[in-house]
Amino acid sequence: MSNYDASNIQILEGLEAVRKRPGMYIGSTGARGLHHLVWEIVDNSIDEALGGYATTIRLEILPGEIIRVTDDGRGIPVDLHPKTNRPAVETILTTLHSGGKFDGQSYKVSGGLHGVGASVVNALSEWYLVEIHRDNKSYQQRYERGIPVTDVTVIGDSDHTGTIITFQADHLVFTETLVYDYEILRNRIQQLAFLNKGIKITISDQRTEHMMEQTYHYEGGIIEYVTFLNTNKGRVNHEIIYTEKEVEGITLEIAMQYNDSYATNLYSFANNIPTHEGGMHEDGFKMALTRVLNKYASDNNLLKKDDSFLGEDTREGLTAIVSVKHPNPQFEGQTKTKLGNPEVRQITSQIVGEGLERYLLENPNDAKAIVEKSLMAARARVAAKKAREATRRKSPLDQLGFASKLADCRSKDPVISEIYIVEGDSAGGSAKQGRESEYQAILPLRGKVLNVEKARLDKILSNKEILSLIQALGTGIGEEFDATKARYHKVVIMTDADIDGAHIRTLLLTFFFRYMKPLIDLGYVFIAQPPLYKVQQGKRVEYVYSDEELNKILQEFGGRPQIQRYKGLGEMNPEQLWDTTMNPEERTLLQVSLKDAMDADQIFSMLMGEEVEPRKLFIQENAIYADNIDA
Ligand code: 0RA
Repeated sequence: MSNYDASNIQILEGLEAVRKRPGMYIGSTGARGLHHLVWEIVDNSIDEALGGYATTIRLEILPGEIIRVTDDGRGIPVDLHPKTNRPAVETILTTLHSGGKFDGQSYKVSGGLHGVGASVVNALSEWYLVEIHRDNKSYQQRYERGIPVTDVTVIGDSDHTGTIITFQADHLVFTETLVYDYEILRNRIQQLAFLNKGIKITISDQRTEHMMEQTYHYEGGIIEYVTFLNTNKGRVNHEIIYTEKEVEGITLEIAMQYNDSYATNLYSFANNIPTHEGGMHEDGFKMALTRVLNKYASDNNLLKKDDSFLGEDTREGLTAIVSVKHPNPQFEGQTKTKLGNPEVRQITSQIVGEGLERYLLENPNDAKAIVEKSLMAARARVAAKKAREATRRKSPLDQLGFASKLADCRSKDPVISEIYIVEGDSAGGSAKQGRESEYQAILPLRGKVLNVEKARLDKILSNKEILSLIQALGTGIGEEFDATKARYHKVVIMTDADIDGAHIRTLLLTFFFRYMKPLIDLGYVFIAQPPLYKVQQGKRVEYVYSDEELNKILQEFGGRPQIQRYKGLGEMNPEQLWDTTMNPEERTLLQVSLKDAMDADQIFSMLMGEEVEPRKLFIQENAIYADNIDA
């Protein structure tokens, strides 16, 4: 670069700040931060589409962990910026934006949690290439660690418009991992397609010979999201309830449908960000739902006098998406996932109220089914309370007339205490012998008792082994649940790497999701990662956790090492189990996210559901995995 004027120095200082404290800008330099880079870039393309300028977005993972994002928007402007006297694109990619206005006209809708902009991704990339198609030309510029190494150069003619950004994350910054997880990217891409109707988003993984590619395009947006979430569940109201309205620059969209389960699936978003902690939009939604259903039921003489629904009654079996797009979202709460803007509550309550009232009027049969559902919930609530009062102090937990198999740890400090939930008595025995008993507790569960395909979730609550789990955790259950009473801050699910193990894991995750969700929110729930193989040659022993790794290690070893395939945890002796899976210095634990638990819940519903066809399909599809596993 030629002349280092004041603005140049500022830019270098800005990039330097990002590289010095990347965590401040992208949350972490681990896997999460790495994936965050992708979302920063994708969000800009989503904004261009929400502005009405782009229709199609393509996300590619190229060999070498390189990310490319292509859109057919207007293309980032290349004309000289009056202040810096540099092309606009260069200014955008080298100056820190604090979210907010991107081009001075339209506000940034997408993103928002970090919402730091493309310059941060640029600063944290070993190299970054931007290609722009506009004004019948194509332009290109290359950066290294945020610094332009070429000018914006015309590289040819073009007959279309759009932006293509390609980058490689900097290994000097992302020292933990540079590997993208296709499932994480695919999932969020699908969610973005649901949340932004009409936008076509493709994701393609070209890292291996078997290329993967999926395209998501939902004209119905969140209506299709609700349909998707309610797949394999019996519908209560047939037509999905949907409203969309803009008030004072705030756009609100809701879609909802009741199913015949008892769980509530209420997912709220602000500017496409999941608001796990809720906030004003969720409050307004719940207020309207309770108010309108009470009024409708009372107007139609469906309630006994003086009776009314509590909020919880109106949410049993409800699947709902609440999505708000706000020019100036205030994110609050412990994890900054709670929408704080006070005006949003009233606006949401009003819009949802109007929409719901109209729906009930226009769909009397569905209206009746919904009120009936809430009535049942209210009756069950009253009955349960009476039963509780009658059998005071005789909750199932107090009736544990059996010896729990829990081998507790000695420490009483929950912060350092861990509980391993282990499949089977034999693995449980090994775990008990191998553990560090100061802070590791072991609870063996019998696999057969918990067979997912035979036990309904409500039955499972009366299962002795689950009761001893609840007792061990110390949190209570249902209305008495209190996460602050948890006796362990690490709850580790340790099951075999086969179909039965997967079933039991699914069941336990579903159980935590439905009855102990705060434990997941708090990040207390983990999945252990036992090795699949032991490879031994002479004195050298390696434990191997995937088939990919096995191939690598076999090449390293040369010769003819012995390979032992672990079919179950029970095949490992206590020392091996400690070395590979339980020793905090060596083990890998997967922290369970709300997303994992939601997925498990869906799989569970499908396995348990009334509909036979999807279950058959699941079992057929998974038969392939079963084959691999037993090979
Ligand atoms: C600033 C101004 C304009 C468009 C964009 C930025 C823009 C940015 C990105 C990032 C990814 N894709 C994008 N597409 C467009 C407006 C340009 C105009 O007025 O023509």
